[in-house]
Amino acid sequence: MKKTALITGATSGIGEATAYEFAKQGINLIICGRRLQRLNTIQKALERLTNVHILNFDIRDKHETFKAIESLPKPFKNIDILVNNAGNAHGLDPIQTGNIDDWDAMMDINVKGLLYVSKAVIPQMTERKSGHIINIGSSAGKEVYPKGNVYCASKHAVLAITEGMRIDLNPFGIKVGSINPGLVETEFSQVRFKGDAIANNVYKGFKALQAKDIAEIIYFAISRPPHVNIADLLVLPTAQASSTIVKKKV
Ligand code: NDP
Ligand code: 8X3
Repeated sequence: MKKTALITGATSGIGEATAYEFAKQGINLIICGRRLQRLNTIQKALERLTNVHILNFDIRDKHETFKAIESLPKPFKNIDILVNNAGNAHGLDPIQTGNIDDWDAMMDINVKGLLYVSKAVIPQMTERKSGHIINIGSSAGKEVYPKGNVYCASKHAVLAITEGMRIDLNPFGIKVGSINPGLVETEFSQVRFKGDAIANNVYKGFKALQAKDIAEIIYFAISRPPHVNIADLLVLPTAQASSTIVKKKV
Protein backbone atom coordinates (compact mmCIF):
# COMPACT_ATOMS: atom_id res chain seq x y z
CA MET A 1 0.00 0.00 0.00
CA LYS A 2 1.16 3.54 -0.74
CA LYS A 3 2.58 5.43 2.23
CA THR A 4 1.61 8.98 3.14
CA ALA A 5 4.14 11.61 4.23
CA LEU A 6 3.59 15.02 5.77
CA ILE A 7 6.43 17.44 5.07
CA THR A 8 6.60 20.82 6.80
CA GLY A 9 8.43 23.64 5.06
CA ALA A 10 7.79 22.13 1.63
CA THR A 11 7.71 25.49 -0.17
CA SER A 12 11.47 25.73 -0.65
CA GLY A 13 14.89 24.22 -0.02
CA ILE A 14 15.17 20.83 1.69
CA GLY A 15 11.42 20.40 2.19
CA GLU A 16 10.58 21.08 -1.44
CA ALA A 17 13.35 18.76 -2.66
CA THR A 18 12.09 16.06 -0.29
CA ALA A 19 8.59 16.42 -1.70
CA TYR A 20 10.00 15.85 -5.21
CA GLU A 21 12.08 12.88 -4.05
CA PHE A 22 9.13 11.26 -2.27
CA ALA A 23 6.80 11.94 -5.22
CA LYS A 24 9.21 10.12 -7.56
CA GLN A 25 8.83 7.11 -5.26
CA GLY A 26 5.04 7.33 -5.39
CA ILE A 27 4.57 8.38 -1.76
CA ASN A 28 1.32 10.30 -1.10
CA LEU A 29 2.19 13.80 0.00
CA ILE A 30 0.86 16.40 2.39
CA ILE A 31 2.89 19.51 1.69
CA CYS A 32 2.87 22.36 4.23
CA GLY A 33 4.01 25.95 4.35
CA ARG A 34 2.83 29.55 4.58
CA ARG A 35 3.35 30.51 0.92
CA LEU A 36 0.20 29.17 -0.73
CA GLN A 37 1.16 30.07 -4.28
CA ARG A 38 4.29 27.97 -4.05
CA LEU A 39 2.34 25.07 -2.58
CA ASN A 40 -0.07 25.29 -5.53
CA THR A 41 2.79 25.27 -8.05
CA ILE A 42 4.48 22.30 -6.36
CA GLN A 43 1.19 20.41 -6.15
CA LYS A 44 0.62 20.95 -9.87
CA ALA A 45 4.12 19.68 -10.70
CA LEU A 46 3.92 16.59 -8.49
CA GLU A 47 0.35 15.51 -9.08
CA ARG A 48 1.40 13.62 -12.21
CA LEU A 49 3.55 11.39 -9.95
CA THR A 50 1.44 10.98 -6.81
CA ASN A 51 -1.49 12.32 -4.78
CA VAL A 52 -0.75 15.67 -3.21
CA HIS A 53 -2.69 17.56 -0.53
CA ILE A 54 -1.86 21.10 0.59
CA LEU A 55 -1.95 22.37 4.18
CA ASN A 56 -1.36 26.10 4.32
CA PHE A 57 -0.57 27.15 7.90
CA ASP A 58 1.99 28.79 10.15
CA ILE A 59 3.50 26.25 12.54
CA ARG A 60 3.94 28.97 15.17
CA ASP A 61 0.17 28.99 15.65
CA LYS A 62 -0.88 25.88 17.56
CA HIS A 63 -4.60 26.32 16.83
CA GLU A 64 -3.97 26.70 13.10
CA THR A 65 -1.65 23.70 13.21
CA PHE A 66 -4.19 21.41 14.89
CA LYS A 67 -7.01 22.69 12.68
CA ALA A 68 -4.99 22.07 9.54
CA ILE A 69 -4.02 18.53 10.46
CA GLU A 70 -7.55 17.69 11.65
CA SER A 71 -8.89 18.93 8.29
CA LEU A 72 -7.09 16.21 6.30
CA PRO A 73 -9.44 14.29 4.02
CA LYS A 74 -9.75 10.53 4.51
CA PRO A 75 -7.19 9.42 1.90
CA PHE A 76 -4.53 11.55 3.66
CA LYS A 77 -5.58 11.00 7.28
CA ASN A 78 -3.13 8.20 8.14
CA ILE A 79 0.32 9.75 8.17
CA ASP A 80 3.09 7.15 7.95
CA ILE A 81 6.03 9.54 7.68
CA LEU A 82 6.39 12.95 9.32
CA VAL A 83 9.27 15.15 8.17
CA ASN A 84 9.65 18.03 10.62
CA ASN A 85 11.67 20.28 8.36
CA ALA A 86 10.19 23.80 8.62
CA GLY A 87 12.58 26.19 10.28
CA ASN A 88 15.13 28.89 9.73
CA ALA A 89 17.85 30.95 11.33
CA HIS A 90 16.96 34.58 11.97
CA GLY A 91 19.96 36.87 12.36
CA LEU A 92 23.59 36.21 13.25
CA ASP A 93 24.45 38.44 16.19
CA PRO A 94 26.40 38.18 19.42
CA ILE A 95 24.15 37.40 22.35
CA GLN A 96 24.58 40.88 23.85
CA THR A 97 23.15 42.60 20.77
CA GLY A 98 20.79 39.88 19.52
CA ASN A 99 17.32 40.81 18.36
CA ILE A 100 14.53 39.49 20.59
CA ASP A 101 12.14 39.12 17.65
CA ASP A 102 14.73 36.88 15.95
CA TRP A 103 15.06 34.81 19.13
CA ASP A 104 11.27 34.45 19.35
CA ALA A 105 11.04 33.40 15.70
CA MET A 106 13.69 30.69 16.07
CA MET A 107 12.32 29.23 19.30
CA ASP A 108 8.69 29.52 18.14
CA ILE A 109 9.26 27.95 14.72
CA ASN A 110 12.21 25.57 15.08
CA VAL A 111 11.28 24.24 18.51
CA LYS A 112 7.66 24.96 19.45
CA GLY A 113 6.31 24.63 15.89
CA LEU A 114 8.00 21.24 15.53
CA LEU A 115 6.39 20.19 18.81
CA TYR A 116 2.91 21.38 17.77
CA VAL A 117 3.03 19.47 14.47
CA SER A 118 4.36 16.37 16.24
CA LYS A 119 1.65 16.59 18.92
CA ALA A 120 -1.01 16.73 16.20
CA VAL A 121 0.38 13.73 14.31
CA ILE A 122 1.82 11.33 16.91
CA PRO A 123 -1.45 10.05 18.49
CA GLN A 124 -2.51 8.34 15.26
CA MET A 125 0.95 6.76 15.00
CA THR A 126 0.82 5.41 18.57
CA GLU A 127 -2.69 4.13 17.90
CA ARG A 128 -1.55 2.24 14.78
CA LYS A 129 1.76 1.29 16.44
CA SER A 130 3.70 2.37 13.40
CA GLY A 131 5.21 5.48 11.89
CA HIS A 132 8.44 7.26 11.12
CA ILE A 133 9.43 10.74 12.26
CA ILE A 134 12.41 12.54 10.76
CA ASN A 135 13.42 15.78 12.43
CA ILE A 136 15.69 18.09 10.49
CA GLY A 137 18.27 19.33 12.95
CA SER A 138 21.58 20.86 11.95
CA SER A 139 25.31 20.75 12.51
CA ALA A 140 24.34 23.76 14.68
CA GLY A 141 22.56 21.28 16.93
CA LYS A 142 25.84 19.52 17.63
CA GLU A 143 28.26 22.42 17.83
CA VAL A 144 27.84 26.05 18.90
CA TYR A 145 29.57 28.65 16.72
CA PRO A 146 30.22 32.37 17.23
CA LYS A 147 27.00 34.43 16.98
CA GLY A 148 25.00 31.23 16.45
CA ASN A 149 23.75 31.28 20.08
CA VAL A 150 19.95 31.03 19.81
CA TYR A 151 19.82 29.24 16.43
CA CYS A 152 22.26 26.67 17.85
CA ALA A 153 20.11 26.42 20.98
CA SER A 154 17.01 25.77 18.88
CA LYS A 155 18.77 23.00 16.95
CA HIS A 156 20.27 21.48 20.13
CA ALA A 157 16.66 21.39 21.33
CA VAL A 158 15.60 19.58 18.14
CA LEU A 159 18.24 16.95 18.85
CA ALA A 160 17.10 16.52 22.47
CA ILE A 161 13.45 16.33 21.37
CA THR A 162 14.39 13.71 18.77
CA GLU A 163 16.12 11.60 21.41
CA GLY A 164 13.19 12.04 23.79
CA MET A 165 10.71 11.04 21.07
CA ARG A 166 12.75 7.96 20.24
CA ILE A 167 12.70 6.84 23.87
CA ASP A 168 9.01 7.56 24.51
CA LEU A 169 7.82 6.12 21.20
CA ASN A 170 9.98 3.01 21.45
CA PRO A 171 7.17 0.86 22.93
CA PHE A 172 5.05 1.67 19.88
CA GLY A 173 7.61 0.60 17.28
CA ILE A 174 7.76 4.12 15.84
CA LYS A 175 11.04 5.09 14.20
CA VAL A 176 12.49 8.49 15.12
CA GLY A 177 15.66 9.99 13.71
CA SER A 178 17.36 13.27 12.96
CA ILE A 179 19.23 14.36 9.87
CA ASN A 180 21.67 17.14 10.67
CA PRO A 181 23.06 19.01 7.68
CA GLY A 182 25.91 21.47 7.53
CA LEU A 183 25.85 24.24 4.91
CA VAL A 184 23.04 23.72 2.38
CA GLU A 185 22.46 26.23 -0.40
CA THR A 186 18.76 27.11 -0.07
CA GLU A 187 16.80 30.24 0.88
CA PHE A 188 18.13 29.73 4.40
CA SER A 189 20.70 32.56 4.29
CA GLN A 190 18.28 34.93 2.53
CA VAL A 191 15.96 34.45 5.50
CA ARG A 192 18.76 34.62 8.08
CA PHE A 193 20.10 37.92 6.71
CA LYS A 194 16.67 39.27 5.74
CA GLY A 195 17.59 39.60 2.07
CA ASP A 196 20.81 41.49 2.80
CA ALA A 197 23.55 41.11 0.12
CA ILE A 198 25.72 39.27 2.68
CA ALA A 199 23.51 36.21 2.08
CA ASN A 200 24.89 35.89 -1.47
CA ASN A 201 28.41 35.27 -0.12
CA VAL A 202 27.61 32.43 2.28
CA TYR A 203 27.95 29.67 -0.32
CA LYS A 204 30.66 31.31 -2.45
CA GLY A 205 34.11 29.73 -2.95
CA PHE A 206 33.11 26.13 -2.17
CA LYS A 207 30.53 23.57 -3.19
CA ALA A 208 27.81 23.63 -0.57
CA LEU A 209 25.33 20.81 -0.09
CA GLN A 210 22.27 21.10 -2.30
CA ALA A 211 18.73 20.53 -1.06
CA LYS A 212 18.53 17.40 -3.26
CA ASP A 213 21.52 15.87 -1.44
CA ILE A 214 19.61 16.01 1.83
CA ALA A 215 16.33 14.93 0.22
CA GLU A 216 17.99 11.77 -1.12
CA ILE A 217 19.34 11.00 2.35
CA ILE A 218 15.90 11.52 3.89
CA TYR A 219 14.46 9.10 1.35
CA PHE A 220 17.26 6.61 2.13
CA ALA A 221 16.37 6.87 5.84
CA ILE A 222 12.67 6.28 5.32
CA SER A 223 13.20 3.40 2.91
CA ARG A 224 15.28 1.15 5.21
CA PRO A 225 13.83 -2.23 6.22
CA PRO A 226 11.54 -2.29 9.29
CA HIS A 227 14.35 -3.31 11.70
CA VAL A 228 16.68 -0.43 10.68
CA ASN A 229 16.37 3.09 12.08
CA ILE A 230 18.79 5.84 11.03
CA ALA A 231 18.84 7.56 14.41
CA ASP A 232 21.21 10.47 13.92
CA LEU A 233 23.13 11.60 10.86
CA LEU A 234 25.54 14.52 10.43
CA VAL A 235 25.99 15.49 6.76
CA LEU A 236 28.58 18.06 5.70
CA PRO A 237 29.81 19.37 2.37
CA THR A 238 33.28 17.95 1.68
CA ALA A 239 34.69 21.46 2.00
CA GLN A 240 33.30 21.82 5.54
CA ALA A 241 35.12 20.31 8.53
CA SER A 242 33.15 22.08 11.26
CA SER A 243 30.82 25.05 11.61
CA THR A 244 33.76 27.43 11.39
CA ILE A 245 36.21 25.54 9.17
CA VAL A 246 35.30 25.68 5.50
CA LYS A 247 37.92 25.31 2.77
CA LYS A 248 37.19 28.10 0.29
CA LYS A 249 38.92 29.00 -2.96
CA VAL A 250 40.65 32.35 -2.59
P1 NDP B 1 14.46 27.40 3.39
O1 NDP B 1 14.44 28.79 3.90
O2 NDP B 1 14.70 27.17 1.95
O3 NDP B 1 13.13 26.62 3.82
C1 NDP B 1 12.51 26.82 5.04
C2 NDP B 1 11.11 26.25 4.99
O4 NDP B 1 10.50 26.38 6.28
C3 NDP B 1 10.23 26.97 4.00
O5 NDP B 1 9.48 26.03 3.25
C4 NDP B 1 9.29 27.79 4.87
O6 NDP B 1 8.02 27.89 4.27
C5 NDP B 1 9.20 26.93 6.12
N1 NDP B 1 8.84 27.73 7.28
C6 NDP B 1 9.59 28.68 7.89
N2 NDP B 1 8.88 29.26 8.87
C7 NDP B 1 7.68 28.64 8.90
C8 NDP B 1 6.52 28.81 9.68
N3 NDP B 1 6.45 29.73 10.66
N4 NDP B 1 5.44 28.03 9.44
C9 NDP B 1 5.49 27.10 8.45
N5 NDP B 1 6.56 26.89 7.68
C10 NDP B 1 7.64 27.66 7.89
O7 NDP B 1 15.61 26.66 4.25
P2 NDP B 1 16.14 25.16 4.30
O8 NDP B 1 15.47 24.32 3.32
O9 NDP B 1 17.60 25.25 4.26
O10 NDP B 1 15.72 24.77 5.77
C11 NDP B 1 14.94 23.64 6.09
C12 NDP B 1 15.39 23.11 7.44
O11 NDP B 1 16.76 22.70 7.35
C13 NDP B 1 15.33 24.12 8.57
O12 NDP B 1 14.86 23.47 9.74
C14 NDP B 1 16.79 24.53 8.74
O13 NDP B 1 17.06 24.98 10.04
C15 NDP B 1 17.47 23.23 8.43
N6 NDP B 1 18.88 23.34 8.06
C16 NDP B 1 19.27 24.13 7.02
C17 NDP B 1 20.62 24.20 6.69
C18 NDP B 1 21.14 25.10 5.60
O14 NDP B 1 22.36 25.38 5.59
N7 NDP B 1 20.31 25.55 4.67
C19 NDP B 1 21.61 23.40 7.41
C20 NDP B 1 21.08 22.63 8.50
C21 NDP B 1 19.77 22.59 8.78
P3 NDP B 1 7.11 29.21 4.22
O15 NDP B 1 8.03 30.39 4.27
O16 NDP B 1 6.35 29.08 2.94
O17 NDP B 1 6.24 29.09 5.42
C1 8X3 C 1 22.40 25.64 9.11
C2 8X3 C 1 23.87 25.44 9.19
O1 8X3 C 1 26.05 26.55 9.90
O2 8X3 C 1 24.43 27.91 8.74
O3 8X3 C 1 21.74 24.94 10.11
O4 8X3 C 1 24.05 27.24 11.01
S1 8X3 C 1 24.61 26.86 9.75
